[in-house]
Amino acid sequence: MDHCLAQDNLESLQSHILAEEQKFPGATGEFTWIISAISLATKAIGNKVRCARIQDVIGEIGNVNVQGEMQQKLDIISNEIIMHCLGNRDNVGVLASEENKTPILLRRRAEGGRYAVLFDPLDGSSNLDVSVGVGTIFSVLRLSDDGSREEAILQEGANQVAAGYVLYGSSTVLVLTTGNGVDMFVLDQAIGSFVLVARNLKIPEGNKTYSINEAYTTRFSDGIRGYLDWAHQNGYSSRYIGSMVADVHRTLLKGGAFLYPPTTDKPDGKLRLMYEANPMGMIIEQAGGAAVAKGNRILDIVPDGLHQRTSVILGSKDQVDAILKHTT
Ligand code: P6P
Repeated sequence: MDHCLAQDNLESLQSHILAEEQKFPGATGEFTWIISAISLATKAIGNKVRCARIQDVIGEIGNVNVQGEMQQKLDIISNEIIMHCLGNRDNVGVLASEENKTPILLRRRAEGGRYAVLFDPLDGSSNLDVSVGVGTIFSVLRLSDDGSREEAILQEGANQVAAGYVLYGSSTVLVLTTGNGVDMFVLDQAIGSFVLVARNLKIPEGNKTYSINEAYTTRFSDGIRGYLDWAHQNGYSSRYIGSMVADVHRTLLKGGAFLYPPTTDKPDGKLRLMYEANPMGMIIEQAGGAAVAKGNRILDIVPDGLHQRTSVILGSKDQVDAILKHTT
């Protein structure tokens, strides 16, 4: 089987992270350990996603999760895969998942648990039965002390040491930032590795595209409605998949803006701060864009709960500014 790559400068996720680490003399290599666990877990999840209908793991299990949403069979399977892969890493102290009410304390800091990994194991999973792209979103925080597991991870998004997502779409794409730009990898199934396909991604400006669920227009603020009216009169196009990872990935690569604003029935928005808005916000900012909630920088929000929700407006700076002109 020919593998997908023609390039002769094959660089894997592993070698890329190790090369990045060389730039930091104090680096201990423990970071690679976490990213390799995420790589392994998301390869396994991607395989499950692609075989879901064959293996009859499509659909709901009949439970409602801590978010009040019907759990999909693959939500549970994906969660268990990530918990297993990351739980084996001896420098991971706390794991926090959209699917678990409370964080899981694996090791105290004094026992080597220096990092917390927060994740949405399979965002957009309600789209699985129609084969729409879904994804895993992850955020890595350093644990400062041996406080309680929840307090230890309730840090602003600006503290993240890494963030990323894996999109299980027409290809399996991993997008990662460790605070020095955004790199993109594609899973080459033939060699079983994420291979580097783009370094230091920058979000394009000038793309007059917005991504929002316009079915909620009557529930938006006057400002958001005013922006939409303005956009309709100024040649904008609309793209909305309804799967955050897919919508954000398109926004990252093509530009434009993704919005999940407050509505009358969800005044704090729908998306979760700690493991959706913060990691996506870090990626977009590292790519030169902006990510705001009610006019404030998302990464500056001081969290008061693991599962707290936030509104999200993110994208290229010019497009976010065009929205803020109508909403602040
Ligand atoms: P709506 C998927 O359920 C999700 O959490 C995100 O992936 C997505 O951006 C959003 O909800 C879609 O929500 O209300 O437009 O269906």
